Amino acid sequence: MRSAPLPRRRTLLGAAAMAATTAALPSAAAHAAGADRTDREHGADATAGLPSDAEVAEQVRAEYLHGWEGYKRVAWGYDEARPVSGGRDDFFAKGHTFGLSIVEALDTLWLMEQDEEVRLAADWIEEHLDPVVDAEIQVFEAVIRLVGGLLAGYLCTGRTKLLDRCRELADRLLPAFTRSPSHLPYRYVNLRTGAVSGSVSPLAEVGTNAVEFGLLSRLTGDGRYWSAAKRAARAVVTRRSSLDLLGTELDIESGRWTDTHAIEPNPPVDSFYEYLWDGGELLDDADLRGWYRMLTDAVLKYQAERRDGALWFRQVDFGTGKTTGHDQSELASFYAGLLGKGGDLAAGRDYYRSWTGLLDRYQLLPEVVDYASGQVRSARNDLRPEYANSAFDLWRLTGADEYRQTAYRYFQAVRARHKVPGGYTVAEDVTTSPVRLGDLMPGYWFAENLKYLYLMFAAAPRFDYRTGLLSTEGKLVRGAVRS
Ligand code: DMJ
Repeated sequence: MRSAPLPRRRTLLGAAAMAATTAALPSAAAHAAGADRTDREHGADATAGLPSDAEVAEQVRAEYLHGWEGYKRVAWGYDEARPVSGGRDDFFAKGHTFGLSIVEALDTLWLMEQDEEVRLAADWIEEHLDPVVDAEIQVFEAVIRLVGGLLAGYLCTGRTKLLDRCRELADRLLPAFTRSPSHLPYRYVNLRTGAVSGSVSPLAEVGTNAVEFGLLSRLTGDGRYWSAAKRAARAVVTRRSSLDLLGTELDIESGRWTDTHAIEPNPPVDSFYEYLWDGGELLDDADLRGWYRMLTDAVLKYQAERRDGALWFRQVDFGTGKTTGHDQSELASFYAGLLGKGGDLAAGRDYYRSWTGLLDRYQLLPEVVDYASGQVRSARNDLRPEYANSAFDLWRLTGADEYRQTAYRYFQAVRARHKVPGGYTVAEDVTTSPVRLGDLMPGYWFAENLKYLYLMFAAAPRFDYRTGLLSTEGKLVRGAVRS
């Protein structure tokens, strides 16, 4: 995955990325006490009660539009904005744009009832998004962001050209699957020539496609996408260890694991599990559901670990179950919601509290911690959405106010620290005061964080709260209510 380095050793990050913070992590219960001195320094009062739902929804929408206007000002038509310098970033390939932030924003703008912006975004996509560029594209990112974004855009607006464009793009991605002797997709494909490359691929990248490809097959009646995705998932599951654990990376050509590290729910394996559950749910597929259950039982049995009342997931050797590390990436915090959705609600709620404890300690989640030593291994914060994603999932499952309270605190902290005149930006180090900021507004910022928050407070008339389903990239793949 793009921003999560691949673990070639037993840790997730190299020594250069490690920060010096080593104090023990707070217990799960400690978060309630959170002194939040730094919060007050930054003007965010984390202990205050919530404003009314309508007020919070309006605050969230205003911040979303602040970022969106910032993007439009300096990077319209380009993938991502650099909100501090006023520059822009090509996400997929240097010199080529897919208007990534526009595709990422489309369904969020629609849910927020910003219809003029929706029209602008959909027009741009129809006129400019070129799915046939002569460049090597990362298949995983193209599927979850572009294919997913176009599908959601189509479901929300009913504009059939979005579905046509989606299909053209998916056709260009298919060689990554069909040219593979193992059915596990290659990492990269040249959209013009169909040449494939990247013969070693992490688990999340080979197996995060069932939702988008399954839905595309349903909408078009063309089964090729779904069968490619299902074959890839099956190819992984048949390679599980005798403990029902999975490794981290696979050789696409030989079909063999290149390592024996079970690192769930960390990247780069995270969303593989998510798509077994989401895919099973969306496509009503008993195999995906069964695989999810079997593999999750093994994760809970061999990797779950309680320390000072907090639940974490250790890294183990997939053949022996022997512990190999205690890193926990911020991206893994999505797993709290997934556990809840998959039927392990008590574990999901506990894991969420572990992350809330960490949030209360640092106000913003660092990218990687070692929960055993208390060391912050990467102090970055890439404006990631996973904690808010779990708050949303667990709130929908339980209705408990804990999730809206903590999600609002998260929102206040992000607004107080990551907001700049040009939008929102990543942070290089969240352990310094003030936080040291970077210069990038990632595409997923428009797809995820504020969408989850908005839906928790807005009683959004365009979202079916009973059946609604969001993909790993926060795309609305079921439950768009069109009048
Ligand atoms: C997003 O692109 C998706 O949520 C993906 O599944 C992994 N994480 C990034 C953002 O952190």
